[in-house]
Amino acid sequence: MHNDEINLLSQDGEMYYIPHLFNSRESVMFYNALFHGIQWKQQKIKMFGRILDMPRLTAWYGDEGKKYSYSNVENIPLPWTETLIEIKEKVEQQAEEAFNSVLINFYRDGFDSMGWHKDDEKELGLNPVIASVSFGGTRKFKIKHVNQRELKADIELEDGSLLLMRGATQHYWSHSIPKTMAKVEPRINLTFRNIN
Ligand SMILES: O=C(O)CCC(=O)C(=O)O
Ligand SMILES: [Mn+2]
Repeated sequence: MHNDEINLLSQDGEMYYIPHLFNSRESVMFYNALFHGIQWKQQKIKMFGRILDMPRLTAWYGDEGKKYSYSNVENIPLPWTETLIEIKEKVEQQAEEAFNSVLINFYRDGFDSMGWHKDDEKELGLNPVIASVSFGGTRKFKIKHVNQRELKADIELEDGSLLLMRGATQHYWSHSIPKTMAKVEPRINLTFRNIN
């Protein structure tokens, strides 16, 4: 980071929260452009021997030839759109890191969620830098240390924000977006990554 952000993690990785990478005018503009312009997919997941809808819509964009296997499905990225390139450039400037792909999640309401996981797929490399941008409704991002149960936190990911994870974070910390009964606005999240 080129400014003096505070590491939110006490140990075993780095996590930085930048609340207003995009101002509210830019955030509304990007939310609308993505809502209409992204090719959203309803992917399936296999759970307890059943095939279920993933609890959110997803899309995968990136440089040509960067495949990403996820839940035994090989995903071929769609080519970058102008909107995505604009967002990516701003994020790269802030993160001081170049990205070659982005996973995009659309949380339609409080029933949409993402379960506990680490972004530790092989193709992301040893200590990946993950840059996560949020547009739309605020959602709670929960983190917990994989070995020390007392190490946990909730971070409210607000409209226009960037959450940057790097270092050993994906080895020691898992994260999730829980379902909520609270009234929440729809939210679009983009996680920029580097696929080897
Ligand atoms: O929606 C979020 O903030 C989290 C997304 C995430 O963890 C992922 O795409 O791997
Ligand atoms: Mn993740």
